[in-house]
Amino acid sequence: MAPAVHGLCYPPAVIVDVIIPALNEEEALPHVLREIPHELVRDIIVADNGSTDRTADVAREEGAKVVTEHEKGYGAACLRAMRELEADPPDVVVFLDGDHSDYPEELPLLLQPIKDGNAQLVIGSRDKQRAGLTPQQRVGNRVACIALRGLYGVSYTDLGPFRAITYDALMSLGMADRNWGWTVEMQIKAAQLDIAYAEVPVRYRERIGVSKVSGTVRGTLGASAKILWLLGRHVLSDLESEGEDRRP
Ligand SMILES: Nc1nc2c(ncn2[C@@H]2O[C@H](COP(=O)(O)OP(=O)(O)OP(=O)(O)O)[C@@H](O)[C@H]2O)c(=O)[nH]1
Ligand SMILES: [Mg+2]
Repeated sequence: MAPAVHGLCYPPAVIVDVIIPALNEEEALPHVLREIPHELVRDIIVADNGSTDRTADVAREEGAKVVTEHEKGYGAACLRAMRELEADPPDVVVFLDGDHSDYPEELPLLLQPIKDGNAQLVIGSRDKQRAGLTPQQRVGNRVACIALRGLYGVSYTDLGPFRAITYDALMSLGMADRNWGWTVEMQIKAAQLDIAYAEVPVRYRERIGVSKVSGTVRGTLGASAKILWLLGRHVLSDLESEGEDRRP
């Protein structure tokens, strides 16, 4: 029940857990962890993706819970961290990169539409930011967002990694992608299930440490191909199920 103080009823606090997938982020991670508004967050789960540096140690030193996922991949790391929430789920899960490109202090911006009851999924959009995003990332994001709009009528400007989602919505999505398709998969499946969403502008900057995806040709091509493939696959399965619905 909501606590009553001098006759006033306050809504119960929203329980927020943060998931940070991290692969060799020993330099960046302490900054990320210190800049999270701790008064708003219950647990921080760092999913150490087989790091060969002190990522796990620095995460523990800063008070985060650490889980290990040896299979490389952004999605694999996020899925491993999600398993950790099952025993005592939060109300909201926030995903945040461990490379200090996002501004963790902007977390309240992501929570606001959920607290207001206007959205279950909130994407931090880096659309207006010049720093941190490579030209190929910008183009890839734009193409994916145009496709999302054309296919599902949803209006996004970015596939940003800094995002908040209610636990119930997250569970309903049945997330499965184990690497670069994670962000677009969440937006596709939320659109298919008609989950209320919002976008809020967030700042972005150059990462601390060595680039693993967008700064490499292999990473960029791999990520773009995966995103397009996922979009295509979901469209095909939508068409198939429409066909089945029409069958007598
Ligand atoms: N690339 C990559 N990142 C992983 C993996 N597992 C976890 N991560 C983490 O996912 C986050 C995003 O990865 P980044 O390397 O920043 O990828 P990006 O943001 O597309 O590109 P850059 O910031 O330019 O490197 C970071 O916190 C990584 O440490 C993995 O297998 N590959
Ligand atoms: Mg990054």
